[in-house]
Amino acid sequence: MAKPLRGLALPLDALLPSPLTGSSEPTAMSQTASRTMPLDDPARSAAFEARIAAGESIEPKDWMPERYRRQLVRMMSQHAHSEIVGMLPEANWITRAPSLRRKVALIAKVQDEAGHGLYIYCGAETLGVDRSELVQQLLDGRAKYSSIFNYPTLSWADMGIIGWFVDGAAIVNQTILAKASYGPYARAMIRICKEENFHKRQGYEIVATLANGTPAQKAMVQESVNRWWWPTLMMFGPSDANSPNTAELIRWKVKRKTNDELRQRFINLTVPQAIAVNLTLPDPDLEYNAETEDWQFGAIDWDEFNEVIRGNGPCNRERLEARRAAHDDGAWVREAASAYAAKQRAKQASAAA
Ligand code: FAQ
Repeated sequence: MAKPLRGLALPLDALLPSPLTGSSEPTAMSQTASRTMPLDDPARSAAFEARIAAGESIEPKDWMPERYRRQLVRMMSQHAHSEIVGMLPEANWITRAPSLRRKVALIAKVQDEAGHGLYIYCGAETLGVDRSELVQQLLDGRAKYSSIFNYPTLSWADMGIIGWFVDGAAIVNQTILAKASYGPYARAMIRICKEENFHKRQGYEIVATLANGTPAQKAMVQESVNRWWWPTLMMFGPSDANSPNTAELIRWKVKRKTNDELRQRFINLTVPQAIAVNLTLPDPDLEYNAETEDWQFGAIDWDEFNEVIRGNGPCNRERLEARRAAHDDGAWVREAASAYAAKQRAKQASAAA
């Protein structure tokens, strides 16, 4: 397995052709593992900081401080895991979609999330880590992924609410990440946000249809709003006062807005959308402040958030079991891809001989 390298990375394209390759197969990164870069040093660090200050994009082959590289690996791998685990709550409803049109859209959406995960894993690999190593951390329960995907999907309305709230929150967060200082991450976000916009619209359309439907449909969607509102606000992470990573990430222009700023932006965008479809957000303290032009909101239950990220949310165990089963079921694909790659290499070697 490839060891993380300091400051060395490959262009995204170099890693794209091998999405199925398992850990037994050398990756583009491990094949180049000998090209290590020097350790952090003050002159290089100062030049790096100057580039960040000038708003330049940092690219895989550029020198970067080890801490910057690690922060990006942490954030990007957690993000990729979230996309992959995030397929599970909606996949539960594909067989129960109420019409062919809804089923086709849901399948496409879940498939898009898989694509986002693979895309971001590829981006993380440009920082010198091996995807199989990152996936193993997820399967071992060592890696974090978004808290939101540890909640169950109990009704069809949840498909609408996930699109509207969860993809809506992801768009608010990722539109800003599209300006992140690390080039491969920023570029991945541009494409991903385009697809998330479609996801949000299909979700809001489901919500609007149910909200204008029979009393039972309206009650179903309101109940779903009530369950998902607060966990969605938690997606943005702890409040700024309790966010150990924000200050450093803002300084390096990886994050351009803080957790609280993005949470507030999401609330400001979402309240009018709820009013438009006659749904009530479950927060008696929601109140418009004409001076700040913000919707003020009530207290978030951070104990619940902390429990979920510690592995004790309603579905944490179920989600990891599902990922482990899928990984085991896919072993034959990885083995077949490795065998095929070995055969190709042998063919090329004998042709060159
Ligand atoms: N869940 O110091 P901070 C999606 C952790 S994609 C779990 O504030 P940071 C698409 C955090 O990692 C959703 N853990 O951290 C979709 C850190 O732990 P560590 C995912 C969380 O990095 C839609 C600790 O708490 N999006 O939804 C959470 O500055 C529908 C301290 O926190 C991204 O990953 C949380 N909610 O800010 C898919 C976007 N919040 O590593 C399917 C990229 C915080 O020190 C269906 N990531 N933690 O042990 C980010 O923007 C940031 O990493 C934050 C956290 C904002 C998530």
